[in-house]
Amino acid sequence: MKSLHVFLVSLGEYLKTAPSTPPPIGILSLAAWARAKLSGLQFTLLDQRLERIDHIEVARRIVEARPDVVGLSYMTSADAFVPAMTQTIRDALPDCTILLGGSHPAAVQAPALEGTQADALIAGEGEIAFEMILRARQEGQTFEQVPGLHRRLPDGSVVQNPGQLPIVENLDDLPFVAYDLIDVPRYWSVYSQSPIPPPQKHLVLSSSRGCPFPCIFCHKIFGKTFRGQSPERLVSEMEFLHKKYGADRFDFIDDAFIQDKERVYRFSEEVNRRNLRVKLTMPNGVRTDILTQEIVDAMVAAGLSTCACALDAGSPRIQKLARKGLNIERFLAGVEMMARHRVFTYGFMMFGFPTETAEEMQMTIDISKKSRLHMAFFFKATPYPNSGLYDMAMQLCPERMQNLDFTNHDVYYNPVVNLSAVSDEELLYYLRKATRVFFGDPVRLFRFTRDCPHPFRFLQFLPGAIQQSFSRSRGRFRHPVHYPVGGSGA
Ligand code: B12
Repeated sequence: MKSLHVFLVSLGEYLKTAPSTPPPIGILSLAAWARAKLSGLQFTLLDQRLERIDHIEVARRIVEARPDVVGLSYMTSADAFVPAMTQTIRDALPDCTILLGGSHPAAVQAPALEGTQADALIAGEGEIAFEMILRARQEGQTFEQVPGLHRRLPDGSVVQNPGQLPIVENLDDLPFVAYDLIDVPRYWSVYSQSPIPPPQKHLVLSSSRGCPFPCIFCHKIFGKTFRGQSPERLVSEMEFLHKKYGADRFDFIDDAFIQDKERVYRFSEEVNRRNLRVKLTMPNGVRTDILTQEIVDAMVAAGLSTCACALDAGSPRIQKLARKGLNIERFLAGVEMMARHRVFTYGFMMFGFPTETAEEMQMTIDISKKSRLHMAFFFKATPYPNSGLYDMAMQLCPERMQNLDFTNHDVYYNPVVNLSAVSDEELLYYLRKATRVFFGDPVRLFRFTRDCPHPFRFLQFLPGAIQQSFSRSRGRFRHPVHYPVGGSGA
């Protein structure tokens, strides 16, 4: 078998406004799977965000390493750089196989491959397809046998192979994340995905795939059927990482960690049976309206210390429109259950859904204020390509969807577009007001200081919170909408 040098890159520029830099477990999982199945592979991993380099430097490092295979993993925010990057790689390394994967290729599919020099695109879960591609490359075959793969033919055209991308049905078959391929302690000196300031000894894990809920603003990378690792497999990986690296916190980035309640109870029992004393955080959040007291107790017994709770919108009409359908009373009760255990909770709220009015934004502020959340992030709803929100916006306000620029945007300070029924100015006013009202509550500030994992380190957030509460320079829209307040809207 031919030996291959495989160069995997997590693309995305480091942004001061969105400083989270967790280990890129997507490409770490691909590498772990491939090396367990094939011999003769040598891996190099590059995390653009961690290195804080631009895309030109990324391309230079790839070319310098002269790999046989390059895998680019990216979100829509990095899409603009990919065609030029693949051209640079192709010019320097004509025989290199270039692969695309991650949330943007998964959403956009064939068109994301067409404008580039890449050979194939994996639109979803990648492990098995990646293995098949590497094996084909080792054996000098084409990628014709990989079901569901988008690939380029010798004449440059793009086709999709028949069938569906194969998925790992039983997630216990996944090898442990290949943390040995990265410099773990470097990630401990930067922000993780949980908003806990460094230094920290955390690692990221994903214990399940597939989310059954149809929210229009979210991705569909892993399909709609929930698959979870067994508690035994999961706790073994935590135990291994705890012993090997001394990690004392695990950030679970599952989309639906608590979907299978039985799994949660058994997970908690297993953590305690093995006497594993670590902290857990849920930076992706849990669906707070399906929390029960038993689930919260079990999660706390397993070490839950910090948890995101996505309200998204306080208005029942917007909940329905966004197909989230959150039961707001139960959301408040779920937060309360965690608050009683002094779990540090933070909310995710979004402003600016299509047709959303000022009154509805005020409802989001009111519910956030009423909640027992310790902290909150107020974002702008963003229509990522091929999401339900994108389709809805194209129907309701197509004029605002022309030439959207997602390059290095973030949903906090660098919003892409305002889809709501209010003007840009008014939307930004509500975002400032939300931060002011939420944090201007002395009881909340007391609870924040009492319950937050590192009160003094969290003080670093103070200048940002003040700026977000008052500064008019927060978040200029890239696609300004000019019409009178309360005007035509969407
Ligand atoms: C962790 C995370 C991050 C991390 C970075 C992750 C990383 N290094 O890759 C951080 C915190 C930095 C982050 C930032 C942002 N994120 Co984010 N993030 C996630 C999250 C929660 C998990 C990603 C993950 O690790 N999944 C687990 C691994 C196993 O899956 P995976 O990475 O998808 O990889 C699998 C497949 O995609 C595929 N694959 C992936 N890459 C490749 C490459 C090749 C070659 C192949 C063959 C296959 C392949 O195989 C892998 C294994 O099956 C996802 C939601 C989700 N559940 O996916 C959102 C998500 C990716 N983020 C999203 C967004 C919008 C953002 C932000 C823009 C938000 C913001 N702050 O404004 C920023 C971007 C900032 C920037 N400029 O870069 C969106 C992306 C939508 C889109 N169209 O691209 C997602 C999908 C959330 C959502 N609900 O829609 N994010």
